[in-house]
Amino acid sequence: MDDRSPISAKATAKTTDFDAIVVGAGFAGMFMLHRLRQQGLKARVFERGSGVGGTWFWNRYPGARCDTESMEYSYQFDDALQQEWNWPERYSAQPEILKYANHVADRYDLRSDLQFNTKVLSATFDESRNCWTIATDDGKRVTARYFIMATGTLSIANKPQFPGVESFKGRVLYTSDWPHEGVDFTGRKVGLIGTGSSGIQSTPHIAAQADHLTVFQRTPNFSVPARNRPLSEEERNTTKARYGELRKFTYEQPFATDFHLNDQSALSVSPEERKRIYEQRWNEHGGLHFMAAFNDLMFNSEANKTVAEFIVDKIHGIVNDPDKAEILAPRNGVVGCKRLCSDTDYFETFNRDNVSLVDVSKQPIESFTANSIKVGGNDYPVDDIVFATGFDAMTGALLGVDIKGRNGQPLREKWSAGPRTYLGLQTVGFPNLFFISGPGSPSVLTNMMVSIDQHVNFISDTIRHLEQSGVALIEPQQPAEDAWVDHVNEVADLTVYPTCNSWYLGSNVPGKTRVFMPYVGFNTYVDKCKDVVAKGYQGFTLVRRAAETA
Ligand code: NA7
Repeated sequence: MDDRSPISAKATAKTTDFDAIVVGAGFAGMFMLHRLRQQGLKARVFERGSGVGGTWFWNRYPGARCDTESMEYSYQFDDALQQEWNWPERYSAQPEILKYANHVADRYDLRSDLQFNTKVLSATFDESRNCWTIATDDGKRVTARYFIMATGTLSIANKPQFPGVESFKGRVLYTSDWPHEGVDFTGRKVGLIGTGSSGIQSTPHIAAQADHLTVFQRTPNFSVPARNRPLSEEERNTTKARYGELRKFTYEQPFATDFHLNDQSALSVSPEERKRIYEQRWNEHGGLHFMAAFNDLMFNSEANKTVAEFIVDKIHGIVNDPDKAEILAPRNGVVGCKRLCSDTDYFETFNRDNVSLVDVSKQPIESFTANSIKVGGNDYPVDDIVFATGFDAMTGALLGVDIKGRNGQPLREKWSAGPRTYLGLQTVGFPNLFFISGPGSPSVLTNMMVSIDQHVNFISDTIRHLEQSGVALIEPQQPAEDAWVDHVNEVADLTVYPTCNSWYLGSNVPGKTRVFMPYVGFNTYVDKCKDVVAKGYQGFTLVRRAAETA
């Protein structure tokens, strides 16, 4: 604790409506509520959706599936929960994950403190009372001492504007906000825009049902077969028996997951041996595990070129039409620079007679008409348009709320040139505001469930410490925040991540500042957080409670 600080909180509200307000009832918000309740604190969670699950509540498009293995993509805070839950597949489909989220909400009796269909509009720090005032779209205002944004990293859709879209007469669908009743594409001509994870996962499913599917691709993407399969009871039991060991191991990994890393450089073996290892990874592991074929694929451009060539060859081997294959193959791409996709029969789908591919990299989509999409002077007839155009990632949801800190400073203004945080957890000028999986933390570069576990535990342990030591406010110090932002960038520069345009950099959203947002290296991050606490919350200012007002 920074006891050197002469500042003391002049007045702290004795009675706020709540001890803590949490925004978002996804996996982060639900666990945060559970931890706050365990401390005897009064908390409420506001959620704009009508149910729990966060990203898994909204992203119900056909084929939506997690790219982290089910047995790892689950909570670890209660061994009874992880022993009793049975994941049916190696990678869970969206409905199964949503079922799990609902099970957790019921099992821990969370619903009484979850307020659905409520959007948080603004949050203002009241310096005279040291508390936050939170306004919601039902016209109400509440006060709380702690304000916690558990709004997720992929929650606000990126909706590019195309000329003429308002004149289109068919259905307009977003993968990120899919109708709950499902969509029947039988007999329909469908246009799909976007070939990130959502487009790549939904393409085979839409193609199997629609009369015709036209995929509009701006940037070819790398994708590796997921090798999804049912999990046997024996497999589940084997993992359950060693859950403690597995969870400990993943906490010590840079990506917070067990990728079965081959700890060799791709450049240290012969081309034949390299190909053998890639083949084995492609066939036996698949998915994100593929990138653990060697230890330097994300750190060395020359090593990365070897894996890029391998995948390009695979695409040409799968897709029968060489012209289509050439459009689909990311010739000069860097694998993993945009998040690697994990698919089931994506490239194979382009061998179907009812699927066509339009390259919009050189000639962008010109306009929409009542029943077509125009590119390069050609009209592509469509009855339905599916936008799989991604998200305003990492900061979209945080800046979607009008948050004002000390001196009425808007967070949007403070972050106008990109997000600035200390440890991705807090930002200077906004006391007692916490971000779960915020920019500057490992978040999206990890198994999110592990990152959420670590952040929620850090925040709840911090709040306990504040409560027990008579501290009213916690806020980062400017030099600590500046040094952390520099460090996040320095580490990113050691990797291939900054070498392309991706949502990690915000460069997928027109006008968004290009800054690398997540922190690379979960294990080093965990050590840093422990060290910060061991040194008395080094880099934070903790302001003692001096007087209390009603
Ligand atoms: P992504 O990965 O951001 O993909 C969005 C796709 O939409 C991508 O192919 C974009 O092309 C494309 N896009 C965006 N704007 C346009 C316009 N104006 N014209 C044509 N194409 C466009 O989002 P996803 O939802 O697929 O996946 C997000 C994450 O969710 C994923 O990484 C997993 O972690 C889960 P671009 O590449 O920008 O040229």
